[in-house]
Amino acid sequence: MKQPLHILSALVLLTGLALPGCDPVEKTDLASATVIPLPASITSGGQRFTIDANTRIELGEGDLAGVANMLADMFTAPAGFTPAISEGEGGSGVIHLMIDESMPAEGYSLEIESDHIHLHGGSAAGVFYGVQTLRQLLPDAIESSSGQEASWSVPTGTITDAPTHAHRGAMLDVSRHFFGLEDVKRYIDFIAAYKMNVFHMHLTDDQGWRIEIKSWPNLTEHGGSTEVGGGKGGFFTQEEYAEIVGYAADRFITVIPEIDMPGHTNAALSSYAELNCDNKAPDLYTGIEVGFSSLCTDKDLTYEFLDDVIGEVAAMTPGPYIHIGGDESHSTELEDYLPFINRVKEIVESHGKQMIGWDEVAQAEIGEGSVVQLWHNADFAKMAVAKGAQLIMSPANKAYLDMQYDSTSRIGLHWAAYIEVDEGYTWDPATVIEGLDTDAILGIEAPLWTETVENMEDIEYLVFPRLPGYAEIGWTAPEQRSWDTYQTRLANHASRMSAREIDYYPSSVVPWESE
Ligand code: TNX
Repeated sequence: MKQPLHILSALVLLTGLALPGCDPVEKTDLASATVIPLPASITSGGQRFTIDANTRIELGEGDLAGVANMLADMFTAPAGFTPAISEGEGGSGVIHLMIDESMPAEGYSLEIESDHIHLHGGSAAGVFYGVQTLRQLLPDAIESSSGQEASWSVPTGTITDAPTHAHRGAMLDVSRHFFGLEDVKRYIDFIAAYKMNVFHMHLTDDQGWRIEIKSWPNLTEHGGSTEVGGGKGGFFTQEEYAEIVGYAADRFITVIPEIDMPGHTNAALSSYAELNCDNKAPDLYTGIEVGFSSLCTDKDLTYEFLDDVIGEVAAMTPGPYIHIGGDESHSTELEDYLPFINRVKEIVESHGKQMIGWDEVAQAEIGEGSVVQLWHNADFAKMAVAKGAQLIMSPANKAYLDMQYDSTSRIGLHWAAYIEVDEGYTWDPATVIEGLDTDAILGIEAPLWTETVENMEDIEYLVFPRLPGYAEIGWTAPEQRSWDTYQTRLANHASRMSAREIDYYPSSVVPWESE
């Protein structure tokens, strides 16, 4: 919006606002705020609430210390003050946080008045999501890690909000290329900022075993020692994994660990010769082919091994799920594959967890309590639902973060599709498969496979700006989603992503505002 300065100044005077460095006319209207995912309802108040060193956070009903700390800490680096936290009923100059169990568990209401804020959630998670919304209402400078000049104010009004899907996730493949603790935490921060609640870790594959298993130490010692392209790889100790799980939990994110099997197991087979049918360990693998490896499905030792592995992983995973992969087992006969999956399901359940598998596992004896992740085969998805399983929707041609945007993308694959930012946004999990009983849909997940992804810069290039779109598909009701309004909101997030030093892909389908 280019207008002569004097008109803008006049508007500023009329509305009684003078906020240097930003566009006060637009931003005083809460309804025109560019929140992603789009909240269920927004009404504008027409004034502003300013947060400064005297602003306090007061806590009512519920255990909200963690959320309150995160809200306060949000200001420390960019604003140079940290609001004080105490118990209390709210009042002038106060941001009042409270749990109100009559609200949807993940829902919240954010009432911003000119002298106070009430943020109530159905649970601590709901309040946390309200904090993410508040963060997006603040100037972009809130995303900066260093001191910034800004008016830390937000427009008044009310937002009432709750998600449509229970499962809103993103996956990171740490096997094809290994990413360490700091990268993983940054990825979790991305997920959290857009109110996603699942972090799926693809921990093992042909190219690397990335999670310490104390009873089978060579898995990581040998099997974790390289990656695609022959780099040095790496792995998470159990203590580091616990740190990831805790970091995610603080942000109301459930970690789903995936141990892929019976295919995608070359790293394990290379680490222990006895896991192979011929007792010969293959070399480590650093290419990007799939479908050539298989655990030996008729050896008892295989199931002892899996009981140990799944037992250790289950013990350090507080979430309800263990993902057992099950995809692309091209080197396992179907007659071996099916009983294998049936047995693994029992092992997972014997350790108190529910099994998730990629869509191929629908052919086995799965049912109530199991979850199937659609990636390529609609018939398998329907089969899963007919058997009573629930579905996570990750159609490769819409939701795969490793797909290139177009033929010029510097990294990524395109076997499923090129996925431009609009293509990634304009689909609905409920209608992606015709004739599906949509009650069975748990939600959506966007996987990032990392054959071509070597570092954080690469991650950011593929994840942004597509991830916010997947978050909105998971959160916002389909009738409220439209590319027309979304593209403008996304364009508005450019400076926010920049303030966060996110190296996003400047897609030509997004109407970025030129300087
Ligand atoms: C297919 S999707 C795979 C992965 C690859 C991915 C690359 C799925 C369940 N299996 O092993 O990394 O394609 O896009």
